Amino acid sequence: MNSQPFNDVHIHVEDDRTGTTVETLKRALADNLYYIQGKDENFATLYDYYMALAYTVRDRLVHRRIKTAQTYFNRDVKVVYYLSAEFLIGRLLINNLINLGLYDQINQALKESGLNLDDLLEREEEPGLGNGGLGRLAACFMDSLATLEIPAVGYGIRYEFGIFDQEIRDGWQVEHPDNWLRRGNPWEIARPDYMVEVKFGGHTESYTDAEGRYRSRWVSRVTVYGTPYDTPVPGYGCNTVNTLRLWAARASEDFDFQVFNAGDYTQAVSAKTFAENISKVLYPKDDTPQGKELRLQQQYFFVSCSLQDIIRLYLRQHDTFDAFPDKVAIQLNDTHPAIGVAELMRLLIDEYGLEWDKAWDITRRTFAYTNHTLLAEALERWPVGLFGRLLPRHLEIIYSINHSFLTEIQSRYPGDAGKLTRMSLIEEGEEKQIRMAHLACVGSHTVNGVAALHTELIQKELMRDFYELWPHKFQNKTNGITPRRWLLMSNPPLSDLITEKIGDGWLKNLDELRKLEAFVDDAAFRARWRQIKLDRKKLLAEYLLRHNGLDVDVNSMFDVQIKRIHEYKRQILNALHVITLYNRIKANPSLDIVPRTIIFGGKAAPGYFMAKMAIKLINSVADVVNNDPDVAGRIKVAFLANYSVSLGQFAYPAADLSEQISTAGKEASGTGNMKFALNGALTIGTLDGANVEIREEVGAENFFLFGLTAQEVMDLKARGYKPMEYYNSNPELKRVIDQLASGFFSPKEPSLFMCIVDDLLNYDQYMLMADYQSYVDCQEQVSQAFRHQDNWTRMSILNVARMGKFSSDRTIAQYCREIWKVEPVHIELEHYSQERA
Ligand code: B1H
Repeated sequence: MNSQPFNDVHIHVEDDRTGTTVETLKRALADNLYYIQGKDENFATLYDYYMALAYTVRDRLVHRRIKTAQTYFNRDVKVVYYLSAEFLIGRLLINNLINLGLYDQINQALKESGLNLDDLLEREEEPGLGNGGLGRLAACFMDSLATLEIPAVGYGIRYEFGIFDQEIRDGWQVEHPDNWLRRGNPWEIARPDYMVEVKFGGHTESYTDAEGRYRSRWVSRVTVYGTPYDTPVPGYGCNTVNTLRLWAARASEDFDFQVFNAGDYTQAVSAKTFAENISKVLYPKDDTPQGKELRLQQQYFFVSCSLQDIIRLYLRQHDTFDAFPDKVAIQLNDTHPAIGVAELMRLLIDEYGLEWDKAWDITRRTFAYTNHTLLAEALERWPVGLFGRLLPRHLEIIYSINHSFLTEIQSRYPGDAGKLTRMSLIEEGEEKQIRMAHLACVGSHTVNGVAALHTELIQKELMRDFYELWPHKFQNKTNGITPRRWLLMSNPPLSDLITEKIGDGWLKNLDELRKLEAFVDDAAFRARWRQIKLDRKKLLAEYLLRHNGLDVDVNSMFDVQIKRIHEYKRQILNALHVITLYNRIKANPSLDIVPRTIIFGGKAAPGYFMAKMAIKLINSVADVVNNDPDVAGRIKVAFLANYSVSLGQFAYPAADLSEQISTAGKEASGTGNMKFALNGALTIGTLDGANVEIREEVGAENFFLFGLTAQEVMDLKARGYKPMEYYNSNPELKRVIDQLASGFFSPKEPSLFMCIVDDLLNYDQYMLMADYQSYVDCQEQVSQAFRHQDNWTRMSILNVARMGKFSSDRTIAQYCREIWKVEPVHIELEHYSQERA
């Protein structure tokens, strides 16, 4: 028998699982409907057809995936492992059709079979495995890595329940569980053969090994099993298909039986529950981690699974760890996977017998860490007690790392006790806490921020002592977005127009959008540009009519703020502006005002009181404004429920104005700002995060700037900020606040918004009061600019033309060169036709 089964069997070129002609695809669809869904056309539902189509596409991915894996293995290439607690990948069918170049043939094959592609696309459940920007960034990075032909694996958690579904009931947010796997997931492939064990709890023991060395061993209490589920990630216009490997937690059968046989049924069940709870649900807090034990279990679970998997792969081709940092680059997406520093140390020392110094050298040359936030409350800290109960061996390792680190600091800065306190991995206090950002920094060769201003603030403020010690460690990597999902997929008419004018090179090199500048003086081009925006607005208007029962004027300015609801993002400042406009109309009903439709959308963390109040406020203001005959439809307010990646793809192309109004210094980067601008919306924004660089690129004259700078925010805070002064000296602002206080927008419960009033007048941490006038004045400039539609269109075109920098391809190319030191690997498909549609 042949030592490799099927080694001499070759699948044919136009095989039903790989072929790409319309005829083959029709056969494949029928085949998958019959044999995978077990249906014929008499019983098939639209969902069955969706599944049959998804499997047809998946078959074509599998074959490229295998070829990609073989090539990486044969060449023993360096691989990037991107560790992230969140991957907000969005719907996959359309993405995969486009990246594989199958769209036109599938469209045709379905048409000939009497089916409509758009109907099937709508059947797909969206995997909501992330909260917001951080999770979506990880997904854009996966797309760019594959498109740039970089060997990469994304590692995360296969949450059984993703981000909750949001319903708006009586103006309030109501959460519902997101049971996204209910109907099965055709995109993932389970790999039970790569299952790994993860231990928790127990204690450590010291012992002397065979060579007489003093060692520690972890005697754990519980073992949980991690099963990987692989989702293929195809690059655009190339044969590369990388993998997103998500771990699901399981209790093993034998484990349950052991306890069961010991006679303790309830304990057997509760151990099973412990295990299966780990990957049950995504924590819905964006930007503010809770010190919850389950969250630490999740983090350690997926990090341990991933590191064991990385080591398994590495050891297939190496028998020492000497080359590990030359073959493995691990990126920590924020501190959520930072426990990986201690876990790699544990694996190398305890499981593979390496000496401490050797293991530490390998660890530090392997990891790099991305910081995503400056908000103090968002920095992860774990109470030492909780941590030690769950991960006693890791606590020991962290104490050892800290000991050597502090010794280094002491000799570098003798007598400087402040440094030791500030830099220690352990925060002293009533309850000692582990500072995960410090662990990540000490254990990594590189630390990066996600926009120029953010990186500067990391260096000057957040991690000042670390920057002074290791200036070479710190880099900036301004975020980006994938132009495939955020323009090609989300806005086909605009993509087609762009391609008609400048060719399709922009899809792989977004800088080519610059060529659009040549058409800015072409009146016919501007008319088409404007028409496309109008058509997208009409679609959104239909949606608002259907879902909100709201009839909006498609010629009004679509003024959009969609993102997580958070105080620092200042949705309430936007609401204050709406109320101001309303008051101006009420004072002078014949006022010549530029009509606006102000659209909000976003989820509030279920336990975040102020964010939930913001949603209620927006909906309450909407009730008054939308129904006042004096307004006569000139301003309308809408809240888009259940904001998601798909809804974003639908809404960005319909926006005229993008609201990026965070308090300067608080939004690390923002990526929604990029999605709007790439779809031709103009931005009103502060000098915060990537807004600064967007404005630099598109030109100050094509950007509406307002508000305090980050420096001014800090100075004002230091001088003593008194929000009440703005209230007392600004009659228009005073009126707005008084209305909130008097129950004008909440007649049934007049004191409902007192909490907002109280906060604004007495604390106003995010300085809405200080920025109010500047914001309202800037909005007036926006309105005046919108009156000149033709000039507005010029600005819109210039915004798009100058967005090249914000492709995640650029971001990833910089990570590859400056942090990971990895090279592209071209994938050839020898058996099958490689030409693309
Ligand atoms: C960002 C988070 C975040 N920064 C904790 N930090 C989380 C922190 O579940 N948690 O505990 C979840 C998310 N997310 C965002 O990252 C920034 O606010 C954005 O400004 C930035 O654009 C994005 C991507 O870098």
